[in-house]
Amino acid sequence: MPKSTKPPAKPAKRAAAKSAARNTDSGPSQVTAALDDANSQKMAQMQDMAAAMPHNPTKPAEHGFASGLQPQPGAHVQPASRLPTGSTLSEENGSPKTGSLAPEGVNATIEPLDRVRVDSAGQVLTTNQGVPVADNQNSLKYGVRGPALLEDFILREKLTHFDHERIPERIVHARGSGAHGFFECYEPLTDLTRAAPFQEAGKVTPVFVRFSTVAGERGSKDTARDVRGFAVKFYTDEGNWDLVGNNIPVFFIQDAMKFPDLVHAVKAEPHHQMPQAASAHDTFWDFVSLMPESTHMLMWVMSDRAIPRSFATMQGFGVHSYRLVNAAGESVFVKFHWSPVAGTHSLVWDEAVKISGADPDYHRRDLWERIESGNFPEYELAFQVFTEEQAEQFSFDILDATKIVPEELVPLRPVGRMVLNRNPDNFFAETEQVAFCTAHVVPGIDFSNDPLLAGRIHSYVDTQISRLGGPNFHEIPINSPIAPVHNNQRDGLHRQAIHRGRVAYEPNSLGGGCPFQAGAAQGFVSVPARIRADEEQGKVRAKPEKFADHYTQARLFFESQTPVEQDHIASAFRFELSKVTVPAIRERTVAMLRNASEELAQKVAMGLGIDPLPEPLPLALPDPAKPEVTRSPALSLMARPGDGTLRGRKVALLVAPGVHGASLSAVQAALVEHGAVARLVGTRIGRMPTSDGDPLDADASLENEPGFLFDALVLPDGDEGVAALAQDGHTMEFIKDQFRHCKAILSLGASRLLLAKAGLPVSMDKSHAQGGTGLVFADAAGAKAATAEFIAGVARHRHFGREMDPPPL
Ligand code: HDE
Repeated sequence: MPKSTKPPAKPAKRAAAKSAARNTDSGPSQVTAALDDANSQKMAQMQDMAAAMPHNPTKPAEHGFASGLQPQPGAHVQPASRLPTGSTLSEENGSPKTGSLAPEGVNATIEPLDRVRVDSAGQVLTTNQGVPVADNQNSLKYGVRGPALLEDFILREKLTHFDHERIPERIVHARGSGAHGFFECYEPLTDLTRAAPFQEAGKVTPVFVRFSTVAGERGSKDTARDVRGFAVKFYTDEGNWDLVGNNIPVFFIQDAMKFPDLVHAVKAEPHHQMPQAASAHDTFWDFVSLMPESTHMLMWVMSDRAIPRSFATMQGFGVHSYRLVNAAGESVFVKFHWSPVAGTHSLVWDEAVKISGADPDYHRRDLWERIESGNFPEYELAFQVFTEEQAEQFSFDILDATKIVPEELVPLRPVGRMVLNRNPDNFFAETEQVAFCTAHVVPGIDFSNDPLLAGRIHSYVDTQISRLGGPNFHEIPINSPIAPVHNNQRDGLHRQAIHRGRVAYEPNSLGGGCPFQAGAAQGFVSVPARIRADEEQGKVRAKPEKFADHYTQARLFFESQTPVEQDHIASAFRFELSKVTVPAIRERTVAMLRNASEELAQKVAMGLGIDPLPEPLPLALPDPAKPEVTRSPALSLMARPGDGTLRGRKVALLVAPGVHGASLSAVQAALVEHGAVARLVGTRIGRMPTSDGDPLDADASLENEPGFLFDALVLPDGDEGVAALAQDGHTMEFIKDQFRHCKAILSLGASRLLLAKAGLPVSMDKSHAQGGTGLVFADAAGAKAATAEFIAGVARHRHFGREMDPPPL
């Protein structure tokens, strides 16, 4: 620590020094120390601090490859006091506004969100300047019928703010919903990575997650057929790490160069801005059928994965290969997988279409309600880890985002769990303003050379600058890290931090060298991946050869699905292509599908009246490498039933005047005990007399909550009540949809009649549906066992064994 050791100055020198220390320009040739006033002490200490750094000692280490691998910490000295590093000597003159002296080494913009939370309980209304507003009903006028006055700053402030309430929506993924939560590590993974969340068993890292659709606008429906975004911001001890993934592990394209083309093709067509939130139109299929690398992704998007039941029941994937880096600088490749504890479950298409009309906020509501009711969505994070040497042996290229690494080839290693346990207080401040960027990585995580990822590293930061109005979006509270932030970036629109001192550059001696570069031990060091020198080195716009295998993994996905899932994929292709108006585009797509699956191509062609089949598209790689696996059961939704609980599932119990109350209430109680949301849905809302005693209070009606919004159905006993339900036209639709969408139905006593009236079977042969048909009939004596069977049926999600599309009516 540099301390002035010079002898006390004589009186004449003292006066001169005092006077010199009061100037902000020019200075003496020598600084006199040990004066009693602050100005001259500051001057002396500044001189000592600068003198302690006679040269820049780390300069030589800036050169050469080896030094680049091990950057040194920057030179820095401890000042004798806080005087020389402050902006002012007057900083201690506090007020309710200025506060007191900033605590040493602290950037308060990273404090918990409490610092910006607002609660107005018991408060009067004010302007944005804090002026109490006496009258919030009337503008200021000259006389009650007179003209409004320009001086009405209260009205003008209110309207001006309102006029600027909107910000640009995200270019893609505009529609989304978010939640806070935490990630908890199972065991130390220090052998693999030095990333802060993975250093200890039980280590908890706060997260904010945003789920989204891709194509639709901010107000579009939740249940569109689309990829879902699954973006996680980890607020780690060493800075923010954003894992910006999707619920599908592959992507349409292989190079960032094609992303604007893809997005222009899938979004609403530019001339008439239709269709909204749908890929079923000409430009999308025109583009993808000319881009055969999209075939694998198309299989996923045409599968039920693209119409998830809930954000809580979908997987998440980092998509690209990333790198994990340990403290010794050793690195391996990794693919990130999120698996929902509740299982991976989807809707069926007819259901998704209907829901989008009845409740466009279906997923947003579901996420909100699960969290508010304590049914916290939970996901397990797993790593698929492999080395560069292993990767070289694979039949596919791990830099190609249209390929997965099959689980059978590289198993998944569970590493922790994520729980979403807090809804945002304010949608705009948190969910809309959150800024995910793939460039946000922390020490221990690094990029691969995936050319799609490279473009993303640029694009996300860039887009926030216009979306959030400038380069200081990291200071918006939801985006600020919990790790300390200290650097020399300054100014820009909406700057929040008030930096103390006059140093905004590095190296410096006037700030004691601070903030100094962290060096390799603490700071982020890129993996020094060596690119093999061969004759193909050099600047080039081209792809690696294995990228040209466009169909092997598309086939793998299709052939790993159960027959029901394959049917759904075929129907989805048929539906989407039927919306295309240009036959040549349909034919081109079928020609592309022939390379992945003849069976699928035929099914799709048949539904579109394409006969004979067009020739398959020519292959870009005539003789692709033999794949390691030709079936991957893990790719089927059926392989992911989850923990089998009913948490968060919605069950409708139909009621009408005269139903048998006790039997229905007993089922409701059992369902609630298993974590389901079991609602009484009546011919109208309100209290209904029952045939056996206490009335039941319906909190939803057949009219306002149609059947397809529920995961399962209970039909009540009681002749009078059943007759009343039979007379209501909604009842039949309700039941038919439940049946058609293969959901569990419990029919108590007399309600068998309702099924018969809906034209549905009143008994079913269990032998044709493994694990039950999902249709359970109960008389009074067998009610308990039937309820248990029904609950098991609800947990199975769907009973595709009885799928008939359309159902026989
Ligand atoms: Fe994105 N993407 N993307 N993307 N993406 C955006 O960033 C982009 C890609 C993903 O909830 C934008 O903040 C490029 C793959 C999610 O806020 C933008 C490329 C994957 C979200 C952008 C891709 C994603 C986005 C729009 C190809 C799965 C929503 C607004 C090179 C791994 C994040 C914004 C949220 C959002 C660019 C491809 C996932 C424009 C250039 C592959 C989950 O920056």
